Amino acid sequence: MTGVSEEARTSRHRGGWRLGGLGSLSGLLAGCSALATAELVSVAVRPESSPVIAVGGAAIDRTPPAVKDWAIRQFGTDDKLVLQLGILAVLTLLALVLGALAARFWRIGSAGVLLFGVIGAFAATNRPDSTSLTDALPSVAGAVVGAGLLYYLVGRLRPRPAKALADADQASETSNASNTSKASKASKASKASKAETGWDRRGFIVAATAAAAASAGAALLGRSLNGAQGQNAIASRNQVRLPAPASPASPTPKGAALRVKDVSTFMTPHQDFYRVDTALVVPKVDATAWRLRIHGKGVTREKTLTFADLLRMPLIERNITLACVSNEVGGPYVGNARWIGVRLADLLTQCGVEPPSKGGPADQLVARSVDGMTIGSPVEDVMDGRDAMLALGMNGEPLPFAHGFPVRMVVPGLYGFVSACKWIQDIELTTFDDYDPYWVKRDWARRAPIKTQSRIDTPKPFARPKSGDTVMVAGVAWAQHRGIDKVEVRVDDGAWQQAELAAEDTRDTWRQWSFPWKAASGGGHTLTVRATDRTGETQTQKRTRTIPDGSSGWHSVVVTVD
Ligand SMILES: Nc1nc2c(c(=O)[nH]1)N[C@H]1C(S)=C(S)[C@@H](COP(=O)(O)O)O[C@H]1N2
Ligand SMILES: [Mo]
Repeated sequence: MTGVSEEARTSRHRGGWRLGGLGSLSGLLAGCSALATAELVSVAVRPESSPVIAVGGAAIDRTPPAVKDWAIRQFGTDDKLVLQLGILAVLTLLALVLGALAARFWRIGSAGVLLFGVIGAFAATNRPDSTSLTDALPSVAGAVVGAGLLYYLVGRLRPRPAKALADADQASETSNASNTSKASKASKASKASKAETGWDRRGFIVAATAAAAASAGAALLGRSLNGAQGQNAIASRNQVRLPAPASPASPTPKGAALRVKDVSTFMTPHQDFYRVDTALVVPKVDATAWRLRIHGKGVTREKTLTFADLLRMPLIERNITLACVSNEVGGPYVGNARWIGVRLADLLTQCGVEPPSKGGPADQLVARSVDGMTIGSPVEDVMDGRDAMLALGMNGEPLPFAHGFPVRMVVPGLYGFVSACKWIQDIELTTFDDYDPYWVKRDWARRAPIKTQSRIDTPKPFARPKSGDTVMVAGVAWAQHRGIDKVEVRVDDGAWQQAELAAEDTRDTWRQWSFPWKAASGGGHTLTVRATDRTGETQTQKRTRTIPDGSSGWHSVVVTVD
């Protein structure tokens, strides 16, 4: 082995790293340009057709319930952001690998990018809210641009002369195996360095820089145009004037809100109201173009209503506490708001619908949203006299977009996933035998009345009260449509002691409670709460998972007395 051939080998080795590294960079640029192009094209189609959104949506629909539950637990309402970042991280990794591969096998890289285009296009056109093949356009356009760019960039990395030089180098290496003259050393070194610079460095740098700049520009432009979309919807929301309700909410008793620090406020403001849905892009619906169709089994007078039609009907206003079935014991997915809307039972009666108890043929009402969500509620519950409504307003305003503008359903006493369809556009009367809505297809229950629950809001876990202090233990309890009659607190394994209940607003709202606890003995203490509803049933100790019909069990908080 001579010093010269060592040198040549090192330089070829370095060439391999260069090829791989620049290949990966090319892959990354191709990926960025593909996504940026897709984002820009999605402005012309619709924001939901962009591949990351479409693939993300498809992933949400296919995520096993246990994983979804875990994600909600880990990331809460940020779960969607985490999902999108996850998709981008996976794409980045694949782009790097694909680029490195493409540097050696020129065409494989571009074929790979095209394959991603096909996946994106397939996801976009198969979303439940996709009505047109044009949803494939962003993915296709992105893939073509990305593949083209990768092909071009990688082409700059592998110029012909480099190969010819390498061959020559190899030939001289064998013939000069025993010859280590100075001249041949010099000539080989110069050949090796020519091979190094033989690729089209200038072309690569120019193209890469241009691609990076163009991608950044297109992505920013696409993002901001997509963000500005829905101007009509925003304008239509600004124009809504909610009329005074024909049936106002009964005045909330003064004592419904306890004066205890750190208890959830009795009414939950918009910004604190939990949000749970599958929409990666919040639907922005133009109320002036919106229609609601009511049809199906036993509907003798089918109706298609406009938003203005609903505003002209007598409106009811009610305080109703909404809860999510994915809420863990002690969890945050429950909120209380003042809703205004049309009584659903009246509307159904106008359409000729009879509840099953009066011989009606439909026992399930399936609500469909503009984003393809389907939510099934028992017709009997909706028509049994409770204040089930098509809500148009929340806390004195038109519904926020995230909470279902222009119209959503609210049914007291049922978990949101079987009652509270946001962005509703269709109501079909059918049967539980004939149709399984979205969540039921994913192993959640067909019927899900809210379980009696209570939560300790204060003290927080691991609080350190002083020995001798009186600690206000307080929180909320809910059993919508049955009402809360009693809340009890237990310290460690002591006896259950009755907490003070705030005044009841209605049986459809939660109730605050408080219990002053004299923290005498030092060390760790477990505070536990349980509620009893008006049917006399006490909240069960039995812990269950959220799936299929809601978690159960007692909420405990451990504190340390100093
Ligand atoms: N269109 C649509 N409506 C939906 C959902 C959804 O994913 N899509 N989620 C439901 C669930 S599971 C709950 S708990 C409530 C939550 O309503 P909020 O986000 O206004 O609190 O909306 C319901 N309505
Ligand atoms: Mo939910």
